Amino acid sequence: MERSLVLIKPDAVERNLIGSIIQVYEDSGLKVIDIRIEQITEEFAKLHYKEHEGKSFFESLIKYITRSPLVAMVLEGENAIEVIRHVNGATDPNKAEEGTIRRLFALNKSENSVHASDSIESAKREINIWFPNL
Ligand code: FUP
Repeated sequence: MERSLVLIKPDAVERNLIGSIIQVYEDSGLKVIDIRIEQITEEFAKLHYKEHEGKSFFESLIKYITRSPLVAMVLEGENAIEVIRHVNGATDPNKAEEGTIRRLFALNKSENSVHASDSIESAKREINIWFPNL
């Protein structure tokens, strides 16, 4: 069993897509282990996205992720990290496969509706900062 940190990002929460997106994960056999809704601070956003610090899109990414509430959750399942990244689809919704969350719901490469941990190491780090009690 694996766990991953998943975010339903501001663009999706703003458009009332929380339920539709969780449905896709549950239909893929994943279990919601913990969940909350929260508008994060700039400081916390920079901690979450620290691997992207210094990149051209970093400042706009921080502005976007802090602009309104997001849903943070931990999903669990067999091969969860790979399954979730497949279900999410490519970063750019124009390149995402049919039926993926980003193809279905994302607006563009920046406002792309969901985040998921990209490896076992980043899942550990992200779950630890978002859900330290797990
Ligand atoms: P992903 O793993 O698919 O979430 O994408 P990355 O870790 O490469 O990027 C993290 C976030 O940075 C993306 F969700 C959106 C944002 N981003 C941009 O806004 N522009 C880019 O060119 C690349 C990423």
